[in-house]
Amino acid sequence: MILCNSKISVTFVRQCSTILTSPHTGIIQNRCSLTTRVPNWISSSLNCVQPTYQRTMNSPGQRESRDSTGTPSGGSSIGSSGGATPPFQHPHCDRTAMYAQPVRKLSTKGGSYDYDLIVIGGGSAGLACAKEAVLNGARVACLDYVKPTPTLGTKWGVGGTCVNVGCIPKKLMHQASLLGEAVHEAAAYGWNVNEKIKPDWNKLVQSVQNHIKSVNWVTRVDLRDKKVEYINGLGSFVDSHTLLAKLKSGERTITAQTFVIAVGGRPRYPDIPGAVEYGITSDDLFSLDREPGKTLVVGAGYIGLECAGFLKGLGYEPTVMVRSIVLRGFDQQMAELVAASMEERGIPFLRKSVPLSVQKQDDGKLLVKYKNVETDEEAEDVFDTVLWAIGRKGLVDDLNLPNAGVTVQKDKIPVDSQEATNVANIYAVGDIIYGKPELTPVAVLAGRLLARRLYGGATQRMDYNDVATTVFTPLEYACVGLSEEEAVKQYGADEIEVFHGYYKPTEFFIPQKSVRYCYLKAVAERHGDQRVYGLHYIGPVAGEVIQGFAAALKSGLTINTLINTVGIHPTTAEEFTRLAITKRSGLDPTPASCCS
Ligand code: FAD
Ligand code: NA7
Repeated sequence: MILCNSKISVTFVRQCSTILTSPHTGIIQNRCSLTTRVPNWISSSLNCVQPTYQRTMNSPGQRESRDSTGTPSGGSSIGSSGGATPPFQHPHCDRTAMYAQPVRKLSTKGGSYDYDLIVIGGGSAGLACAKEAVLNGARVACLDYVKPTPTLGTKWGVGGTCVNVGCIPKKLMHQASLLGEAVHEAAAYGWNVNEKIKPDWNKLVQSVQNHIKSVNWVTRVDLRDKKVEYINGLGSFVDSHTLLAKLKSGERTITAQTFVIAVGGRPRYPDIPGAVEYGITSDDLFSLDREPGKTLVVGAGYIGLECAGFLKGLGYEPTVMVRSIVLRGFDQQMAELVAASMEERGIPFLRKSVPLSVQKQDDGKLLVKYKNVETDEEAEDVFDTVLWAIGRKGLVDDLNLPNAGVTVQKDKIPVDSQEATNVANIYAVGDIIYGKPELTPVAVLAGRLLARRLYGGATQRMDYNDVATTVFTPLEYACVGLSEEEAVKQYGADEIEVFHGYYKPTEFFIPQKSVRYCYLKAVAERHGDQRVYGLHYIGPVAGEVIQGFAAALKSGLTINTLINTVGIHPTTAEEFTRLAITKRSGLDPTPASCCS
């Protein structure tokens, strides 16, 4: 049986918990001795299937979802149930917004529309919302359409930014770069390593793209399996209940009771000569068919720093152009430590600079003219690649929103605490909404909760506070909660205590890796219970370290609990349990010993 042509479903994939895979033949075999030949690029994705949700009736009209581990999840709020008992009220979380307002009237299923729900955008938010709506009994169509990039014409399959040109390829390239570092360290640990190791960019791109294609394929199967009608078309509103879908084969007009706009965003290009003709963005980088070489990364946000970081680790020569500050929106002490750790690794930062033009030279290289924004002094340099990482624009233009009457704010859509737009039957989730974190887990949870409220009788709203995140720079930075400056702004400097420390990861000693920027801090209430408002960590596997602490912080973590938690030794996460020095004390936060 050929998997691509079969009716094999994700259910089958899940049943293959005892799958035996052969990397050479691509033959998979499950417990019932069903033998299936799959493309090799698919077999890699079969092990990472999301938990399934099965509906069980709780009481008449009240549905409860259970995930595959049996944990109730539908209708429950974060840390409590059904919205009836609000969870711990963190002092800086506006949880009243989550529970105080009445839940908007539910959509009526059926009616004279083609669908109960049309979701526009098949990315993290849209897919989560569409699948959850179907699980709760709605008839759902999900549109997804990707316009090719202007410079190289790059396009991709269903799944949105995260899977195709965001988190996933980024993390894989970051991992490739860390592996290069690890191979060099291995020599110090006694491995006989060829000193001249070097990455093969084309092979890396191929491996990354194969993985992405496998995820695209599983996504299509999953949608078919869950009975979401997937329409590969560009949606634009005719009116508030009617959508025109532009397909490869023509046009189709479809109607729905309810719409969810989940169209996400795309990278911006600066308005300077040569930007679009010669510059690329993260939309092109992960499938670039040539080595990036000497690369100018314009923009010092999350994406710019991450791309510069893995390019350096892979042996190329990135330079970061910074217009004002590094990592706007993040704790600035941590941001500057991240930048300093990158500079220490040989990544130059062109501070206070903006590009003026990009010209292609006869030798194919790119001449970039730029200026210092403070002195107006102009300079130029030649690069192989120019990567724009100057932020992302919400994809509102194609939607014809005026036809539906939906309000737009700075190319994003403002919504209320229930993700409702100003038009009664139209909602928005994910990156397209105004003023919320642009992160996949935020998009997924918000999409899922919206569907449960619309069709499952649930009341839980998305809590956009205390969302943990990681910047995957060579030395990673992860945080949750408030930055130090935000805590000071909200509570005043006299009411804040900052516990901090440098630390030395055990595994850094043998290869003599720099520990100069391994640093962490807890921003807390100064008096009383000393509730923790924010945790910040720079070091290895930062996301893995902060994820668990994020749950603790959401549950009302205090400094007392933190320092009375027994650490796991020797780890870097245990450093949070060893925080004893406050900034206010002026004591040296450099560790004297590791084990006592
Ligand atoms: P998207 O995933 O962008 O999906 C929207 C979909 O709708 C797209 O496929 C789009 O083409 C389609 N569409 C647009 N207009 C229409 C239309 N009119 N009709 C039909 N379809 C349409 N987040 C993290 O949490 N962790 C990370 O490490 C991380 N790294 C990132 C790295 C990079 C380089 C980038 C760019 C982003 C990263 N993000 C990360 C952010 C994350 O990718 C987004 O927050 C997430 O993908 C948003 O999901 P979404 O569903 O809102 O939008
Ligand atoms: P960000 O976080 O908005 O960062 C954009 C960066 O680009 C930031 O440093 C900006 O400097 C800089 N910028 C913006 N416009 C220009 C121009 N015209 N010239 C030079 N530099 C400029 O965007 P990212 O793309 O890194 O990330 C977006 C989201 O995607 C992020 O939240 C992730 O979750 C995923 P500024 O600070 O404005 O001076």
